[in-house]
Amino acid sequence: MKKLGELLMGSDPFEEILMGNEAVVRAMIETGTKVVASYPGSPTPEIATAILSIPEDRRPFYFEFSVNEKVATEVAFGAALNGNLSCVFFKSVGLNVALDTFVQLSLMNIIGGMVVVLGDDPGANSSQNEQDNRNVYKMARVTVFEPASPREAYEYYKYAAALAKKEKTVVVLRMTTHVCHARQKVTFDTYEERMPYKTDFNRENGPYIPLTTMALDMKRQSIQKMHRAGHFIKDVGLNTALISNNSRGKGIITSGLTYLSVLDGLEQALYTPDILKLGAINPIEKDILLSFLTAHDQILILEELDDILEIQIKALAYDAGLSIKLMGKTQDEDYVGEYTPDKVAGIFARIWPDMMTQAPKAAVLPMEVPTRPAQMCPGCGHRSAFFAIKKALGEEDVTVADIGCHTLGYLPPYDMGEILMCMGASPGMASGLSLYNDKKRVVAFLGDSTFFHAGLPGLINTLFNHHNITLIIMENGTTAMTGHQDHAGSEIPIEGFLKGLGIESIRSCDTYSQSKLTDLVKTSLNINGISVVIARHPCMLKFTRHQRKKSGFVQQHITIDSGTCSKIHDCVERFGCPTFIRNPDESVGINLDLCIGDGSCTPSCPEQAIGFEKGAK
Ligand SMILES: Cc1ncc(C[n+]2csc(CCOP(=O)(O)OP(=O)(O)O)c2C)c(N)n1
Repeated sequence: MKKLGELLMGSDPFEEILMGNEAVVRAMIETGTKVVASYPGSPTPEIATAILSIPEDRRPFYFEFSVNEKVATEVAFGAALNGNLSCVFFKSVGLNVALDTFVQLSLMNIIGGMVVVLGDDPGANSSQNEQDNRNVYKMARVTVFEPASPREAYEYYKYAAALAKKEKTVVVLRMTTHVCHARQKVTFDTYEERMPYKTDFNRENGPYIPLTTMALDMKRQSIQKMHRAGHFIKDVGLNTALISNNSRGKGIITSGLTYLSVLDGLEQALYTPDILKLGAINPIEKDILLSFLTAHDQILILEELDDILEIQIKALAYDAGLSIKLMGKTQDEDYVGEYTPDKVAGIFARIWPDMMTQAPKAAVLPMEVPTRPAQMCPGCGHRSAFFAIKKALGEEDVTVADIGCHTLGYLPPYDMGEILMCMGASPGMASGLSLYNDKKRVVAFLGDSTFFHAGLPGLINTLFNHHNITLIIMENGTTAMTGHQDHAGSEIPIEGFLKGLGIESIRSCDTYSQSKLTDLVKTSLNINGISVVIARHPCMLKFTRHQRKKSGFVQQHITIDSGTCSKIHDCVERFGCPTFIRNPDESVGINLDLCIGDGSCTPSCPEQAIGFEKGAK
């Protein structure tokens, strides 16, 4: 099989099984998208992986990881003002960061057109919440298409691009986790030779200054654009009704992945309600909804997360004077989590018991899968850092976590990071905790990608308002948690940055030098005002992946000298590398499949019973 990059760049039509995130990249190529920007976050990072699989000299568009989602949106917007079709993509909570810019987009005459691919995460599979970004789209006055599958992700991106270019506006492609990650055979089209990158910004295309009465004129224009988007949605046929010949007056309105769960759930049904599948969720297409409503006695609205469609559809029915039975979240006591086929079948059984042949059974796994807590990788520098930092802290001290691999420090045996909010929140939260607080010293952790993303304003505030905190920057040289994307720290050293800000107490060391790190933190905790410790070690998952590819690479692993080991288990209980095994006879073993032989664990043993062995496992 061809490599992904080659496949995506093929000039002839082809069929292939691709992930939703990958299919979207082909759509970018086919539509002539010229500029793409992102900040990584699940469920969309594989879009970047697919883009990067195309060698830069063959890539038909410019791509960058920006420092955060807001900046990424601004970069894509600026490029579109030059006449280029542009795209920005990021995860659900990324919209919170981008929002100040995002809400302005619909006011603007975006000459080249702009597509925003947004990955919502029902079930909070890899997010700190399961927010429903659909709540924002009305306020931002943006058109939103919602695919249910990889094939639709590809097709709907193309519709989104067409509308964005036609109306010189922004269109959102709302993906959710399993649409991003599902794989499906998709038939791809051909594409034409690319137009060159444009630099045609002209203020006459504006207005671009939304101040005073201008802001109101611009709002009027955006309302008109939404109106015309409604016509586009109708003309293209993005919303479709599936009429069964045995619906018994019942209908289901749904969208996105929930549509597939509905189809699964109906497999056990004795009769089949009609289905209205909405491919465009903002604005809603009133005509098709009204004719669907009037054709049924009972309607069930099935949507993951909040009751966004339900509220609008109920208002529509009220305005039209319909007295139809409309059910939705009000019939579902549990608003939380994904609408899996099981869950949807459960809703059917509760609402229309006569329809279901049997009560849905929860999926039975062929074997019990042991639960495995999230944990840091073997050799992770964050583990060494937490092990060392814990020794410097007193019982009373407060530790504030931030988002990243190092968040896992909150788990035993480290128990560090007692509060977690969102990216870059730790310096600010720590500052608040430090006010009038003479008893407890406050320590904040912050990752290096997050430092640039959203950590800087909090840090500058700490400096400006003279807060008394110790900030520990967990510098591993990459955006590790989302899959090792580059960040600004590879070009702009954090230490120089801190010095430039005028911070006087800056200390740094490699986290494997554990006793040194303990001492640096102890010293820093006694400083009045802001003190910073940079706890540095490259991400070992990334590092070992590179090492293993080198010719002549010989795996090293650690050994336990059973004669020296006195079975006090500091390595297992305090250092906590998953490599260590506590045998039934209390001796310590090594899981050779996990051990990377980095030796970061050696200082954890007071008996010096940990040694090294080179060679094949
Ligand atoms: C606003 C926002 N954007 C993106 C993410 C996804 N995300 C979670 S952790 C993380 C990486 C943080 O990297 P870094 O600060 O370097 O810490 P590391 O994982 O490398 O330890 C990202 C981008 C998020 N949670 N919130």
